[in-house]
Amino acid sequence: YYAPNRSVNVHLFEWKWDDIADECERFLGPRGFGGIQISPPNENVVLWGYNRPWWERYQPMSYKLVTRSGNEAQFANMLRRCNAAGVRIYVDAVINHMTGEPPENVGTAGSTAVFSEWNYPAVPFNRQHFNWPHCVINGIDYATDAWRVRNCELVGLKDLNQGDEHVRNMIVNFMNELIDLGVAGFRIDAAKHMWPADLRVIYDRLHNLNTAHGFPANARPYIYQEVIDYGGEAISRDEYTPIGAVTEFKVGLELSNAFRGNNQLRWLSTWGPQWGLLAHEDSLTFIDNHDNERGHGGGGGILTYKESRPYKGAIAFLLAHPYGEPQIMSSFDFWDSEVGPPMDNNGNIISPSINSDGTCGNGWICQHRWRQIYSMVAFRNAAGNTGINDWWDNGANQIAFCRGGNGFVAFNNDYWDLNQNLQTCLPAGRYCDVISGEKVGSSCTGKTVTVGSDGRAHISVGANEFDMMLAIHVGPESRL
Ligand code: ARE
Ligand code: CA
Repeated sequence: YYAPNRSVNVHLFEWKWDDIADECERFLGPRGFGGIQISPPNENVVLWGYNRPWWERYQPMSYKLVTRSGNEAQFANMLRRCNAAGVRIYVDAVINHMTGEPPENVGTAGSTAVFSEWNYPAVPFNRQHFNWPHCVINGIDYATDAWRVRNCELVGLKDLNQGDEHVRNMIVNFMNELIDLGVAGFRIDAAKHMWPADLRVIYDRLHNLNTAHGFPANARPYIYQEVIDYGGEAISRDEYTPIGAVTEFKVGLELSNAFRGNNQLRWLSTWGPQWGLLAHEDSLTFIDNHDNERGHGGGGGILTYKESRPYKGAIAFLLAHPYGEPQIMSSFDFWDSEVGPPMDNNGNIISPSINSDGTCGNGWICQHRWRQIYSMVAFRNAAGNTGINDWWDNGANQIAFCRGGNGFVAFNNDYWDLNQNLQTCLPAGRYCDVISGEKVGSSCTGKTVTVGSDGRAHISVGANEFDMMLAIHVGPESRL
């Protein structure tokens, strides 16, 4: 349920609701972004002992809408403003578990719990609402024991029993409150750790999306389930596709591999299910997420903002190719894997500042404001529902393809220049390469590509250029 001509989701990791509302109006809306994945909006335990790590938000104390990102009024205001700007909000829903047994016991809304008694009075939950007998998942269980992965604790987090009617009601009430406030869907955190049959019951009880926020009548929430499945697991991603979309972790792995130069780009001519990926309509695709960009969640080997050239290449391919429902990461800068977002001495998150060139400051990376990335969002919107045609490659790491007659993209990951006369499939005319520059008035600050009446053009991407790709399309951002 993206608004028309929008197609890309961005994870604004640890952003505050007020800042997201501003970003919808001043950037994401005008730039054609489709949606935002937000950090968990419900109360979490406050962990001063770890200097407020980002991961405290994955330890729920209650379903009250009060976190470091803001309170319920701010949350509701964000939804009004973002939906009005044409940008949808997707909530990271942590419903598999509550907290572990942290040394501290106050939540972001001031709630307390008795961890050793499985007692969370602010929900309320008590012992009878969790899975018994008590057990903790071991690494080996992922390969061998589906029951333990679902009924034991993930890293010691108190494991809710989604088969219990009261638990279902509390979760459904929480999610329905969010839907009524205007959200468009959910990322289901740790979906692998819950039984698909229980999740189906929960999803079936969710309200339709709120028509007052611009959704059509009878629209169901879009659900994408976090199931890490690189193969060799006791639990398959395929168990979850009948009830929703699934995060396709192989996408980031394979594209990181290719754009690092460890696999030739020409093989990407068959990108999609032939690579062992989920069916298109089931697949939520991304390069990095908040876990694997910092080595959590079995991460490692994934391109991140820290290797910006190949990272931008991989994201450009992700967005240029029609396969899957893409999401990009928008990070804060980090130097160790536990550190939380930029904050003051009281633990308040410091807002991103916006530099004169449109990039972010105050410790925020804001990949979504990198020209090479937001330009490819516009490319994807212009490409619409066209397929791939006129694939070209040099037998190695230079590739190019068209999206119908709407867009053309070329990549050069070889150590020598790409200089070719190629079919662009675009109407004759002059186009601004939206990677090396952008259109300002009627001129282009980057390369200009002249397409002849036969659709062909001279394409050049030098091996030593700042970026490894070139993109032109029929949208107003590129057409001169
Ligand atoms: C923190 C501490 C722990 C402590 C725990 C309880 O780090 O040391 O024991 O608190 O006190 C995030 C962090 C965790 C953090 C947790 C709670 O990453 O470090 O624990 O928040 O604060 C598996 C799951 C997958 C999960 C990853 C991390 O299957 O669902 O592990 N990802 C989601 C989120 C995370 C979040 C949680 C779940 C919990 O995206 O950000 O954790 O809400 C193989 C398997 C995978 C497995 C992976 C790693 O690849 O196939 O399924 O992922 O190994 O074990
Ligand atoms: Ca579980």
